[in-house]
Amino acid sequence: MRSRDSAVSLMLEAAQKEAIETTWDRLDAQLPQCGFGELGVCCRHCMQGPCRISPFEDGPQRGICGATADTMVARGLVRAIAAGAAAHSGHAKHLAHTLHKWVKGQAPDYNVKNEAKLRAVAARQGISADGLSVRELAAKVVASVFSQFAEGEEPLAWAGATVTTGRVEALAKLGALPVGIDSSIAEMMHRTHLGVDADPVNLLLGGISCAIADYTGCHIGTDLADILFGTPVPVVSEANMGVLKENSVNIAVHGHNPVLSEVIVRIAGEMQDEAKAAGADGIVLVGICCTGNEVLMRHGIPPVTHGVSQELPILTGALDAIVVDYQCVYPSIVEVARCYGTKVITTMSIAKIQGSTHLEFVEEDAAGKAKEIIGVAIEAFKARKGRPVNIPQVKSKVVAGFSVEAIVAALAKLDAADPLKPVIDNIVNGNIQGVVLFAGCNNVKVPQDHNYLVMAEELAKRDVLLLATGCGAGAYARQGLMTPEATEKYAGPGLKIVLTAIGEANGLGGPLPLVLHMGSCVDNTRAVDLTVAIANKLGVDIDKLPVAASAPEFKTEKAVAIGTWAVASGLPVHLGLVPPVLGGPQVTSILTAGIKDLLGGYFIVETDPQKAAEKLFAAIQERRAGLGLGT
Ligand code: XCC
Repeated sequence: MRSRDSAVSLMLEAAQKEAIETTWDRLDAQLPQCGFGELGVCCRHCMQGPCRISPFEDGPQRGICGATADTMVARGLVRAIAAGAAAHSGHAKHLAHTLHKWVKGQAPDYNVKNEAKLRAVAARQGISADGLSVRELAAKVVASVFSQFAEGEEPLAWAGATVTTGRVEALAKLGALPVGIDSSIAEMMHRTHLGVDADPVNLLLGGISCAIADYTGCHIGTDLADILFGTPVPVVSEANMGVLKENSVNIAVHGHNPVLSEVIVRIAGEMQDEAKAAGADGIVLVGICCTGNEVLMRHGIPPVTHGVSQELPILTGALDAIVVDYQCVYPSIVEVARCYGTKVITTMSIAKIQGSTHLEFVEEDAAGKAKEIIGVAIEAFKARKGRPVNIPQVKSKVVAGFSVEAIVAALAKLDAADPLKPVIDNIVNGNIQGVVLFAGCNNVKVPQDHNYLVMAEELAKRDVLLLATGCGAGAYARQGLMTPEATEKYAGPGLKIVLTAIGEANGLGGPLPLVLHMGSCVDNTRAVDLTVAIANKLGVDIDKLPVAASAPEFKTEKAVAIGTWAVASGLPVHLGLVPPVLGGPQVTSILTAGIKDLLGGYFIVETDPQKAAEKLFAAIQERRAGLGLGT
């Protein structure tokens, strides 16, 4: 089985019939994958290499420079964290530049859509708003953001202001508080260069510090997106390929940063008549990956697919354009698109793909660029009109938009004076046993969505409250688990009582969805905010809470960075694939055990989703017992 998504399965059959190569075919062509690489014991950091360390005693035990297996594994891992941090913080920096351009009057198509969030963020960061206009306050917030990238003398203020004081102290004790995002990434590159840091333990501490830099970038990304585009509120939509319409101009937005897609959403609304003049019923916008999550959360734009299956909506023959920004965009989409007349439009100077159409996006003329892009899609529709399409009639309802602000507002209907109290009370009385955040990607090595589905069902029936972000949220959206119906079907009795009470208090006439969609990958920080609020309310640190995270189908270096900061924040973190660390026994033991004594969080590696759910539930029970709570 390649995917649990029936639309994906149908399109894979079509691919086979038409001899179109997909991600899965390319995995097959790679097999068997390099065993040294899988264990993390190959090193290409200098030109004397590549060096490999034998997992058996009869082969080389050191690289040419003398690096041990643990050193190699640690260096590889922390470089992955640095790459992830660079991606997330690049996304954040981009949003900061957009807001900065708006401050200077150079981005006429943008605005501070959520002044309350701007004020809340400023207050949190200790920025006085006294007597300032919105523009002046935004300027101060932007300056504070930029200060986080450079190398300062103090630990990153945006991290310090958003976690518990206990966390700051625990990280400070380890010397794992970064003083600048860019400087932290650069330092990891320095330390992993030939002949610098060879101590695996010290490297891992550096990796944790860099992961906190990643967290800071993610948090800034979420904060600025909310300020510019609004904080999500619950929204009902649909997910999967059945949302495409034969006689419409179908445009997918793909990547991560909402800077472009937000404007596309608005301009698409204004260009419906042009699409009709071209003989279409209108324009249908859909999302892929985290750009898809961003526009689903804020506008209800339906996600069409995620991650490993991103080539497949093209095979419907109905997709007129894929507009990409950056991250997680497979260059292979250009090859598939060539066969179907789909236009792949790249928009960022740092993310081009040969064979695509590049229309460089600039904030100074955002609406103009969006018009040009949609115009290309309309032309592609005209060329396609009349050709047969093959749209799988598969789609699910999805309720998304659960920002922390939205969750707190929903809870306030139960207790206006103390909105978190109902959650705390129900954790204490056991209706909610704990909380698990599902984050991360799909990975072609796992049947798509399988681990997510098995784990959600197992945990929900044990009364665990489920949150999701990224392509994990995408999996639950496409598979119908972000619906009240899924709550009725899968939630245990206690969880059902709570989700129903909140749903009814909010006039939904039924429960909240089984899995709450908290947004894109940078929005994992929303889950941290919620956890921190609960921890502060209970007066304990995060490492005592019955809260855990899981990345059951993770893929990217960004996911490695997020997993590491989730551990550093004190959470047990499940990984559904074995990361390339097993070649380093000391590193493996620190990540899965030793780190628990230092930070409270630790990695649980378990490839069987059933067992993984059991292990996470056991971790939750251990924490409940620690708090003196019953099961
Ligand atoms: Fe999906 Fe965010 Fe992973 Fe990329 S990294 S595959 S979750 S789109 Ni975030």
